[in-house]
Amino acid sequence: MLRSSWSARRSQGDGRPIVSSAASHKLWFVPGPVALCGGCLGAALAVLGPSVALADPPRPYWHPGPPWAPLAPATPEMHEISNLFWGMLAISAVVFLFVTIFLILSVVRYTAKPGQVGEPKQVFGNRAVEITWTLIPTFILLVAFIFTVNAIRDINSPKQGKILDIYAIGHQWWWQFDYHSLRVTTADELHVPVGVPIHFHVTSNDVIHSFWSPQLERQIDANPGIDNAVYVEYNRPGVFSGTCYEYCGTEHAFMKYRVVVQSAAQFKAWVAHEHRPPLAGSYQSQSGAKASAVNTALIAAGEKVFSKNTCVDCHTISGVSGGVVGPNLTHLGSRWTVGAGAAPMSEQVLEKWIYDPATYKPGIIMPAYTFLSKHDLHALATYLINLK
Ligand code: HEC
Ligand SMILES: [Cu+2]
Repeated sequence: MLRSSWSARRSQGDGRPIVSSAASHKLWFVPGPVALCGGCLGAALAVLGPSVALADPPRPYWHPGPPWAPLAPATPEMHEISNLFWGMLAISAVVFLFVTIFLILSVVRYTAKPGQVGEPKQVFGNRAVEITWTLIPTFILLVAFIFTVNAIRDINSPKQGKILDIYAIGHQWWWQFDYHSLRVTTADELHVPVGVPIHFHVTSNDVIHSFWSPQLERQIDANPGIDNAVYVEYNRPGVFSGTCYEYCGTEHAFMKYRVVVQSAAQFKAWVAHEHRPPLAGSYQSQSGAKASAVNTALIAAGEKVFSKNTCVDCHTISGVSGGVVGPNLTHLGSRWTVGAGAAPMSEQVLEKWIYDPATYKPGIIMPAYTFLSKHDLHALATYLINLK
């Protein structure tokens, strides 16, 4: 019950699993017929529930993209892959039609007629037929092979020109993105410029993961110690989804990332933003009417709580700590989700996350901080959300 289904988690709204209530245990004490009706209703809900939940609009903090995402390509590379799919589907359709028509024709033509007795004429080893039905499939497969190899060559060839190298590193259960040449490290949210050839270096920190954004680039495994390449060039801005598609542990489903494809100017601004010290954005936005002494004091208190606890061993906040076990939190507040798509970014979520991250992602490496006082938790969350 605790983690019965994706839909149950969705219905909670903020990604927290629904914890079974006392009411469900009381069912045993109510009279038989009522329990039976309740049971039927429950069964109906269990069947209808997921479809009702699926009818919900997408969770605001997560853009899953259209369900047919791989067939809604947004890069030349994905166009080529989906074209290949449609081409193969067309060839298969022709073969299917051809075979079906001949099947029906022969069933009609060669079924025993009334009054027909004995075996029909037996035919063995018709050379012309054997050669024809060897040559036709060979030709079809050859055509498919040529198209496929051609697509593989196009997609897997390193790009020319000034290339941006991005290191995508899978962790249980989040993505680290390093832009060494730009001195930027971030997590779960990838920013990329339009019109610049990109070389992704995909690898893993622990188990085998896989890197895939269905509308943007091919799937590739993230193996520890191996540098797998994905070449891509984006040609239209937008926000797209990405995910791990190779089962890598209990929270595999929440190992999502977001790809923000931006114009060159916007990307430059984002890089500049990433270079700013942790609280620069928040102090800026608080300047003027919004700046309040209370908030500033709370943020300072939160920073102290962060520095005094083991958070520093696992997380980097530029100028504060240098841990690399968990995501870089330097500009956490500017990201849209907490825990690789597990919940929307908000102060309340951060408070609950720090109190016990396993309520969002059971099995997670990050420990619970149930011993922190309410005030400390609040200060810490205020500090973190202000890391803009
Ligand atoms: C043992 C290492 C470890 C410690 C200690 C730790 N964390 Fe984490 N933390 C992680 C890992 C790993 C993740 C990523 C989990 C995931 O998304 O699956 C994470 C995720 C987070 C996130 C979400 C980040 C994001 O990009 O979505 C926040 C916020 C966070 N931790 C804050 C804290 C704070 C505050 C403390 C101290 C009170 C702390 N962590 C202590 C390992 C740790
Ligand atoms: Cu995975």
